[in-house]
Amino acid sequence: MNLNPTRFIWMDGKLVPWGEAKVHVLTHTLHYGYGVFEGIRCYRTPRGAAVFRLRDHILRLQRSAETVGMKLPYSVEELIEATKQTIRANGVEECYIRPIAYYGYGAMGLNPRGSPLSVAIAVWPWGTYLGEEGLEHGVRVKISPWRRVHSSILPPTAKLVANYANSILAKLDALDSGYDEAILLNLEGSVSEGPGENIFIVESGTLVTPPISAGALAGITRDSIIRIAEDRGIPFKEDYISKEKLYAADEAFFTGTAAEVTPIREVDGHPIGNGKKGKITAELQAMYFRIVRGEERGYEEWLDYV
Ligand code: PY5
Repeated sequence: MNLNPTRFIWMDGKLVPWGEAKVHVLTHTLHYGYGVFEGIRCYRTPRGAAVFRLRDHILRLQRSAETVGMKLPYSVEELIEATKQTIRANGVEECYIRPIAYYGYGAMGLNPRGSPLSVAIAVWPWGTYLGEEGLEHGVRVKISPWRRVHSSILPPTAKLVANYANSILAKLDALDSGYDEAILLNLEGSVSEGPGENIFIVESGTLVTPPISAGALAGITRDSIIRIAEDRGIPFKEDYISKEKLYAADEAFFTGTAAEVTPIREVDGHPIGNGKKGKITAELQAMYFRIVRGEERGYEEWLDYV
């Protein structure tokens, strides 16, 4: 097990000891994937633990739920408070936060509404998702034979549990082929994103990321990087990225709560730029870490102190 347990998990309003935070094996979401979740991080700052863009993440949880016709049993305010309460109860500063809304035990037909809709929030210390080495030197990625779920099939803009079977297939294929991570194209053959990360490239000094309509999740790290780039005068545009354009990029990197800002050094055996962390990537990555750690005054509105 590579998970670091903490003391309590919030389950429908109660702080339950980690080892007792269990669900029935006939939990509806376990069988059919109809649930929504979030991934959030809390960082140590000079003024105590701060959750990065907490409200934006909880709002996205609510939007994901609405997108798939689920009505969360708690308000945004209640979930923000519950998240902070869980962090405090566990006495952790730097942690990953996983809220999930799931249909429990009560019916086994496909109609989930016969089962109760529950929410749980777990927190645990989680190092960088693609490794320290990846953060510094970049990861090697493979374009997946699996295409990103199309909006006519499942909503790629929602953090729907079922979507992650698509992500897992891409991830496993990349790992089994000796790569660190995958990139999924959409049905039209254009780059959408990683299994759990948005993607950016740098092309002749311009930062480019696919639009949400390419099948990408509206990542909060993506949004943060766009704002940081604009503040620093780095030219930016949203545009479709072909596989060939990606191979020929000067720089490329992933963004995500778990993956933070991770350089990509190779795609399908093609080195990106000089095969090292690019200059603009390094600048944005350093700035991102300074902001989440409360070292940049201009971005205080993104920090929610616990
Ligand atoms: N795209 C997908 C499919 C994602 O799952 C994620 C986040 C992102 C993009 C990036 O979004 P954000 O910047 O808002 O985090 N993935 C989760 C995370 O916590 C789960 C990873 C296992 O990073």
